[in-house]
Amino acid sequence: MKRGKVMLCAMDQGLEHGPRDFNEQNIDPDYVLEVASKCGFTGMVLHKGVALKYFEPYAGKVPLVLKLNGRTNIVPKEEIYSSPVASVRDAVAMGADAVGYTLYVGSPSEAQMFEDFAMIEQEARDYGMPVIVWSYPRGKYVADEKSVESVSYAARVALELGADIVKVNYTGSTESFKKVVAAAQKCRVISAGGSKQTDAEFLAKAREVMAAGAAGFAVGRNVWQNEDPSGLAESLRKVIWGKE
Ligand code: FBP
Repeated sequence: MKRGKVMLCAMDQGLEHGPRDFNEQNIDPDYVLEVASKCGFTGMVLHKGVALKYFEPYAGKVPLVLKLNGRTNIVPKEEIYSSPVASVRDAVAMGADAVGYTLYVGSPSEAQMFEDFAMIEQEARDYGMPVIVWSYPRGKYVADEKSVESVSYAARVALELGADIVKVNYTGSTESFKKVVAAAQKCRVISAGGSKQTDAEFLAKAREVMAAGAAGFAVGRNVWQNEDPSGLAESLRKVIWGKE
């Protein structure tokens, strides 16, 4: 967090989506960490294994956000559940500045995920570690993952369960996203980057998100799949901190 704004670089897709998101260059975590550490990101989101093997040379250059649960997308969306894969103690031992946790709001496993998260959140409080929740309405009971009603509900759930920052999918307009920001109140809202768009499309979305009162972005593919990741990151930085 810098002056109340957030720009996270996400590279948890290797677990969440599989290696299909990567090319020969960005499959290497060092490539993405170089970008994140040189381009003003306020955090690098990693799962434990990549953090353990790659993060040390970047400590002090970019803050670490350790993702504490995960899943593959081989399991059908209807049954989706993200299991704990690391602990707050791991995050502390690795020098992380925050922890990340995904909740699938409205999924058949919602009760289990809330229970898992409650333990993580309690432990994070004990260590004074900020908690960032990826809050997605998803699973067989969710009719529309991106409707303003379901995204607002997911944002509110993050506030109710103790998150400091909630990451949600963009709802498609500044007006609708304002409702999401309002639902989350003191829990700061950041938007997902989403699949790769043109720079113009992505930056237009970024301006809409910020105009709604959001605190920033957690972006992965739009940066490290870009031919000029530093250029796109610099443009996004200007949108978030308002110096275009
Ligand atoms: P992207 O900018 O690449 O979308 O990454 C943001 C992110 O939240 C990642 O942290 C996560 O792996 C992914 O999106 C989850 O996406 P999905 O909606 O496909 O589960």
